[in-house]
Amino acid sequence: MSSTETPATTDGNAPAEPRHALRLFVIWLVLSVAAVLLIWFVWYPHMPPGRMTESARHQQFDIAILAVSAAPVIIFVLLYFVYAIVVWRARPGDDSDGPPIHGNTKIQATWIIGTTVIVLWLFVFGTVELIIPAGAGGGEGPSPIWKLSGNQAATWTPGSNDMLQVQVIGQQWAFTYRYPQFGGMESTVLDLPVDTPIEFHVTSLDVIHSFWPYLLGVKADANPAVDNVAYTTAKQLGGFVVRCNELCGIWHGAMFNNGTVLSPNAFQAWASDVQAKEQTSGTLAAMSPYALTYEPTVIPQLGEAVVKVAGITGGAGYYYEPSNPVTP
Ligand SMILES: [Cu+2]
Repeated sequence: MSSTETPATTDGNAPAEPRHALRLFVIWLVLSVAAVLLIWFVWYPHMPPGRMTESARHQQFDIAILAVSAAPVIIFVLLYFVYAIVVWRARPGDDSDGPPIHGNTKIQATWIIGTTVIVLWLFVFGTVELIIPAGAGGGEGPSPIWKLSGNQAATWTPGSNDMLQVQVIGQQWAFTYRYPQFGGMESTVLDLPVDTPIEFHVTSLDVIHSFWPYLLGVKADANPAVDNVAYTTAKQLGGFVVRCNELCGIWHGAMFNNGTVLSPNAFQAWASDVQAKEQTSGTLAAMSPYALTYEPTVIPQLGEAVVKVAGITGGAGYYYEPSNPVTP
């Protein structure tokens, strides 16, 4: 502070220091409150992935909470940046250093307490939000640590608290869905009942795929020979798209199909109807029995024993009728 502008700087700085902090705090508080209100009341209802299922609602809530937590931090950084440029900018001809701030106990204590609170808050909030919705819609492997509450039953009826089991089978390049509580029938659409605990069993017949009905807030890897369990509960009726979210070959981008959340009675009618049709047509008898994983189609070609059922090689061998059948 020994330049030609010393008198001006001293005049401006000495009484002004505490006012800087207060000014910054007031501006920060006003901007932060405005940002938090905007995020919560305007942005939050439109954030992905929407509110179609319990897991989607939790994810939307998590994103809103993270945005609300981050906004005051971002606003402080930007505000301090702009304030420093405007107010503390070096005037032409002033080559002196600013006053040293190391050793300032208040700033150090504020920094340590502030960062500690933010990190601990994110840790606790993230952990709770992972456990409460039983895995937050992600695949938890074959034996989930966190289970959704619901009865395990061999059949499913509307209005009960029975878990609906749906097996998701990925293969190049389509998803199919098997319903073990409806005779193991298989569908190319993923229909689900509303307000019902759903247990997805995700697997693959060939390479690694990823089951991603993003409006349901569910994403689970589909690995061959692995039974990957994910939970959700649909809360709104309507249609959704299922996409593959793991680069799985040349037609990966075309690997998607659709599903619908129906009323429990409409779902039961649909599922029973598909089951009856597949029973009549012989499809159920021709398919491999329901299992948590199936052998990939390459196995028979490696010389493994296969079982032939009604013209389709099934059992532990082919699961799908090969386009170019191999005679065992
Ligand atoms: Cu895929």
